[in-house]
This record gives sequence, structure tokens and C-alpha cells, in this order.
Amino acid sequence: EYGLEKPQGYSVSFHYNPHVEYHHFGSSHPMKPWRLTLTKELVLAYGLEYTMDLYEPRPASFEELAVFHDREYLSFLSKVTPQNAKPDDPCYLAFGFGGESNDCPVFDGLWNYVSLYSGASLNAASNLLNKQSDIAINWSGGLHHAKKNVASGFCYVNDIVLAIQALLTQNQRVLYIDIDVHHGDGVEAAFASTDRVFTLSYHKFGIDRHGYPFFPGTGNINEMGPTDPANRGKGHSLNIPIDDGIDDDQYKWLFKTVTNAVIEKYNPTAIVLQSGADSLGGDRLGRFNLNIKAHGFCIEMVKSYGRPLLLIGGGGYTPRNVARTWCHETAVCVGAELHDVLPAHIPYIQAFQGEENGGGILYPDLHNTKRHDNLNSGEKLHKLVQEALENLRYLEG
Ligand code: TV1
Ligand code: CA
Ligand code: ZN
Repeated sequence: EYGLEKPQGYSVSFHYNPHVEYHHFGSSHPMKPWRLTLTKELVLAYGLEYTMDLYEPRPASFEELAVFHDREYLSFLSKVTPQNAKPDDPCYLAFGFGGESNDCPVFDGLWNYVSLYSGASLNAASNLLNKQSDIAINWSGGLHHAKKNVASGFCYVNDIVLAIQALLTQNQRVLYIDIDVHHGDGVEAAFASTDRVFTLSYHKFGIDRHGYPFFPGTGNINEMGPTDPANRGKGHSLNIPIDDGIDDDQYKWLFKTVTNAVIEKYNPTAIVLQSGADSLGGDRLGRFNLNIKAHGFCIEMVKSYGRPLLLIGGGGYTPRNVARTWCHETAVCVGAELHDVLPAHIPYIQAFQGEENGGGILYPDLHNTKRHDNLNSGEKLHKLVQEALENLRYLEG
């Protein structure tokens, strides 16, 4: 009924442990694991579960997380609770918890939460490694800011780094692409010294009218990894800094032109795509004006290369639109087209109703939901693409 044929015949797997949904960062915190409940319910309502292999992964173990993270950091993370936390403890701030912004609060079940989303990314990576799947999806992962011994920007454990490390056991070159509105700094830093991972991030970059940089403040066009010629990682990062209000056609052109060039020059044997939904129009923290289908175009384009693909979530702070986008992108992976009118029997249907525009439908117009004037002129974008392509010269011989 919903057109669920799979003409391209990709084998797609969906890796999700529902226990991840029940964790809360705190009522005012923008990160809502509950958006994963909404995503799952939409995916089920459209019948997409019949087009994929479903996995309920076990949580990752301490030892699995220690492949990237420091043991002292993990030990602290595994023991800290809201009851025993000492915000004055030097460890606490040094490891990135609390602080003035409280981006990374200590909440009940924190260790369980990080083990669950990391376990799902590792399970997805192993499906690609043993060729059970062509595309493996984990919408609960994509926490790209976490460092080996510091929590940062809502991210405590870097499931992306762990999954890439697993893929490197059988892949000579892994390409990491990040369309979250924030710079994928943690993944870039983790693989700074190797030429076996190329990191490509598209993000908002700039300083606001109060003088604050958009988080995390890194990722300008001239940041291409290490500058020391003796370092193998030199030139193996590409950052695409974008200004407020970019629209569908501009973003699609930018993404297509730059990503094509990177894939053709780097020739990866596997691709990891972080699909943060905070680059949509109307996002609570984002600044772009993208519609769902423009965001999904990026997934479609990467999929068309037919390389093993790990598709993971990330940011996304307007839950109903996160769910819409990730449901659409799940359909893109299996090659299905979805009705714009939402199926009638969705639990939590209220979440998708009563909106000024878009009530009861899958593809509302998000371009004007939260006006961000478009500060990206055609001229600026052409210059950006030119510089980006020049930055790829390190990939030649
Ligand atoms: C608690 C309660 C924490 C309300 C954090 C928005 C909150 C933010 C909150 C918030 C918020 C950020 C900074 C400031 C650096 C700090 C998952 C100088 C309404 C991948 C992480 C953004 C994005 C961090 C994560 C950022 C991801 N923005 N309300 N915090 N200090 N932090 O700017 O890339 O999407 O906003
Ligand atoms: Ca990004
Ligand atoms: Zn983000």
C-alpha cells in the first residue's frame, strides 16, 4: 500500500534498543531521547519494519568502550550518579560534566544510556563487516563531540569513533560524512593522525551578535587536519563552514559537489554518515532552512555509490521533525516512497498534529518555520566550493 518494493535490492538493517528512550537529560535540556520513540513509531506505522532486518543490540561493554576511551574516564562515567556526584570534584569538570552550560549533565542511568547507543553502533558496524547488510542504521547514535577523556556537547561516549575503529579492521579507507549542523570535532580529532579515515563535516560556523561562536567554534575551511608534512593525517579532514539560513537548493548543490569530489578522490571502502537532524529548518538549536527531502537527498546521494554504509543519528531538537526526517531516510535506504498523509494509527499522533503547518503530514514545509535570513550568497558558496576542492589536493599522490 505504501509502495514498499525494493527495486535496488539493498539489504538494510535497523539497530535499536528501545531502553535508550527512557533516559532524561533534564526537563529543560534540548536533547530528548524520546525523539527516538517518535521515530520508531513512525517507522512502524509506515510498515518499514517489513523491509529491513531488525536487531535489538546488547549494551556495549566497558572493554568495548575502552578501545577508544581512557579507562579512568570510563570508570568515572560508569560510577557517577546524580546522588554521588560532587560538582566541586576537579575530576567532574575536567571530564566535561556539569559546568556553567550543563551541556553534559549527570542523570539517572547515564552509563546504561551510553552503553546502549554505543552497542547499537558496534552491532551495526559488525553487520557491515560480516556482509549481512549493505546499509546498517542506528538512529540512537551519532554522538560526534565526545573525546577520549572528555564529555562535550551532549556526547559522553563517541560511538562513531568506536564503529569506525571496528570498520578499520577490514577496510583500508573509511569516509566519515557529517551533516549535523554542528562540527564533528570529536571524530575529526580521534583520527587526526591517520590517512585511513577521511572526515568531512558540513556545519554552521560563525560568531553571533553577542560575540559567541556557534558550538563548538571549530571547523573553518582552512582546518584540514595536521599541518606537519610528516603526519599521515595531513589533509585528511575537510570542513565546510556554512552561514545561517542556507536553503534546499544551495545545500544540495554544495553537498553534491563536495561529497562527489571526496568520494571520487579518496575512494573509500566503507562510508559512515552522521545524519544529525538539527540542520533542518525549524530546529530548536539549528540555523539552517532545510526541508526533510533536501536532508534526505544527502543520504540518497551517498547510498547511490553502493559502498557499505553505516547511517547514524546525531543532533535534532524539534522531536516531531527529527522523527519525520529519520523515518523518511529509513525509507530512502530501503527504496520506498511514503505517503505524505500520516497513517491514522500512530501512537503519539498528537505530536504530529495541531501544528501551524504540517499537522498530520510527513513532509511539512520547514523552510519558513523559524526564519533565519539566508546569509549565504551564491558568490560566497561558489568561493567556498572552490576552496574545498583545492583542499583535496593532498589526496593526490
Ligand atoms: C541544559 C539545559 C543544557 C538547557 C544546553 C545549546 C542546555 C543548551 C540547555 C545548549 C541549551 C549548546 C554551548 C556554551 C559552550 C556551550 C548531538 C560556551 C537552549 C550532537 C551540542 C551543542 C550539540 C552544545 C550536539 C552547545 C550535537 N547549545 N539549553 N548548549 N559554552 N553548547 O554552546 O552536535 O547536536 O540551549
Ligand atoms: Ca556537521
Ligand atoms: Zn548538532
